[in-house]
Amino acid sequence: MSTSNPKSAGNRVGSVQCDNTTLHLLKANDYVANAIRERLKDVCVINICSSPGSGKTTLLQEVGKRLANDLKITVLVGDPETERDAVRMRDVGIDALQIVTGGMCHIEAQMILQALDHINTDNTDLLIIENVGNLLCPSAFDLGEDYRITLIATTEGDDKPKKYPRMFLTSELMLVSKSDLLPYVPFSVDAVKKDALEVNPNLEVQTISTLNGEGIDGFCNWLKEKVALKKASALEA
Ligand SMILES: Nc1nc2c(ncn2[C@@H]2O[C@H](COP(=O)(O)OP(=O)(O)OP(=O)(O)O)[C@@H](O)[C@H]2O)c(=O)[nH]1
Ligand SMILES: [Mg+2]
Repeated sequence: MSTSNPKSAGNRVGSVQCDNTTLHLLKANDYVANAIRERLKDVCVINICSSPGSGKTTLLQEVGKRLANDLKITVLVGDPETERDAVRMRDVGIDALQIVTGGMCHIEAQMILQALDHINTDNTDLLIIENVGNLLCPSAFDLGEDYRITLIATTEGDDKPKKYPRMFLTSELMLVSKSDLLPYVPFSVDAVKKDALEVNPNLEVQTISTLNGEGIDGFCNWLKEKVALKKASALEA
């Protein structure tokens, strides 16, 4: 679980940054993120990121349907405008709240903290945050998540991990989405995996298609395992 190394600090070692009265924005964000972690000790929190349109909401709709009998899932979904994605989640029976960022290209931890007052976390095993579609800015903002997942769709080109390394460096899992389109697009799963692992050797990689179902059961099992781990660690504490 990603608690010791703040997402804003990357892999910096050998130095210490002292707190002062003019806290850097990201440092302040890290404090709020840690407060969220303290508050959600037995809720597994996932922050799901990607470029716009990589298939985040479609995947979450399917996962929500498949896990409905196993887990209590709540979704917070961030977009610059509209409530469309939250409506899509509620349409398939999943509790969801839209965070409208007012044009901002990422979710900040304080937005999550505010949203927590409007959802029932006592009745939630798994809180999934769908971040704003963007491979750059969301990477620097820790939202108090236990795991960060980045989707990369086969339609985006397989060169993204080295162009946007921070997102892949700070993620625990990369999902190569829309695998059903592989016969039609110039995209190599091996190439994207090689680049991503060079950026982050600890990154897990799964290939999925929400359209034909490839890898979805495997991803659901991954989520169930992480929820069980979080519950176990809360009991031990
Ligand atoms: N072929 C194919 N299309 C998919 C798949 N998953 C999603 N799509 C399509 O991709 C488009 C974007 O999907 P969304 O789920 O809205 O993507 P998103 O990442 O939530 O988009 P934003 O919230 O705007 O960033 C839609 O037209 C989906 O139907 C898939 O596995 N295969
Ligand atoms: Mg979406």
